[in-house]
Amino acid sequence: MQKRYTLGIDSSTQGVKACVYDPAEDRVAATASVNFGADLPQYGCPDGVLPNPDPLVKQSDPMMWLDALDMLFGRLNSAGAPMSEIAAIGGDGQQHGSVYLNRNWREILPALNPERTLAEQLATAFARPAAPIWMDSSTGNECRELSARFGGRLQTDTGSPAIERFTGPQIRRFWRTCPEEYANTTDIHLVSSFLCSVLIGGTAPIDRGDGAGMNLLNLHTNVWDPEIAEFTAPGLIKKLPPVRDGRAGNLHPYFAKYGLRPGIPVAVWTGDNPASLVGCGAEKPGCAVVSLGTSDTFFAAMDHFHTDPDGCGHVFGNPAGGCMCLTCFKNGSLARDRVRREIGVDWKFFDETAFDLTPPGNLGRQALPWFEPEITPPSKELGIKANFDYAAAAPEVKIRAVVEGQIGNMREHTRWIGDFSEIRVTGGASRSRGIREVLADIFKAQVVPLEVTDSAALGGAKLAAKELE
Ligand code: XUL
Repeated sequence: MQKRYTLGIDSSTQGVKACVYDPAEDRVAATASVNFGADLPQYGCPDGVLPNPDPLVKQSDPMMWLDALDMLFGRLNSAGAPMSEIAAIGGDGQQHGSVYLNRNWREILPALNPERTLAEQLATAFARPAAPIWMDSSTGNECRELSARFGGRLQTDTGSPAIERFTGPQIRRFWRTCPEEYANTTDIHLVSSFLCSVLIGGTAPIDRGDGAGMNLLNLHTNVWDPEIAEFTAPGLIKKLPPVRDGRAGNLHPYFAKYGLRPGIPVAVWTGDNPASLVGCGAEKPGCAVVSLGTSDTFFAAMDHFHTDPDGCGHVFGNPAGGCMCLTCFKNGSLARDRVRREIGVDWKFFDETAFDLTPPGNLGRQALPWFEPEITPPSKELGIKANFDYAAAAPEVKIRAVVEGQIGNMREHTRWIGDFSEIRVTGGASRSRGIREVLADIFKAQVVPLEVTDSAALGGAKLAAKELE
């Protein structure tokens, strides 16, 4: 019998990854990746973020995401992945980021020509050249206005209070600061629905998982909340794609140049965290997942809808049905890496040795490395916040203080979700024995490292497999 693979694509903050998956054997058959900083240096986006003099503004270049997509397919094909046996495609994007398109978008998409690149062809389709991403915290005013207008209804209906990085406040700020460009915008997409649209050569829907990260989707009715959308920016609903799960459409013939079969089903893309939930096999309530990446996130499937009384955590749609909760800590791996470099040690020392040299609890010494404005709890104070003389401490004490500080903060801000006896840990930093031990100590849970490092891309591939059932 002919093999049927599925492909999952994860468009994350620092790069894109592909995972070719064999659903019959539950096995990853091939992978490929593109790193924005290393592979596309011409965009000047190291770590996936455009330099900006305002530390609160974090944007990326959507043209770079298109070039990365072409490059990813090219790499997968030249690495010998079974392109012609791929029977469905799914994917996900970093959450909350938004792309603003003009009237050219809908005309160019169906007519994509394989002789030219995606970026070349879509260059004239952007109503706004930059895409605000999840790291942005410049929308404090807009959040205050939304909260003043809607109060607690924002959280009980959309799953979160007004949040700076969420798409609604970002759109409101764009409308306020650039009214003409907003008027020229015909379509606003999330990173996920933008790239999914490119694959199908038409408008792709937004799913409940990613849509819930916008402060615009009513999780009780599963459609855009007309009142909230109109207050966010006039005429907004007309610029948003529909909300729907399942199949987005069929693969555009453009992608045949990479050996893919045109017309195969493309599943609606979701956000990276909902995709990871599926990729980690945690889509049914029971265990929690801690993903240690650019941001650290804690998420789990929920058995009933309830929200964080402190307003830091969120409720999103679970791609497998029902809801999931998520709490995001912006200062994750990049902060740990900066601490490590400043101390001047290698990863082996950071991940293991430091924890052999210090006792659990670190004699009460804790530190929080906030080099970017933090989300949980919200704080714009930058630097290392320690309850001891951090500068004078030994390297191993600093390292345990930082890791116990981060995980202790995670525990405090996830109590509203409940207790978990099992935590699955994923993402690059899950390789650290020290971090895993601290997670087990602080959460009093069994910590299970997952072998899969690209759980979001795998989740996309697993969601695509549903299109074959
Ligand atoms: C979640 C969040 C991040 C992004 C990027 O709310 O902001 O986890 O999805 O990974």
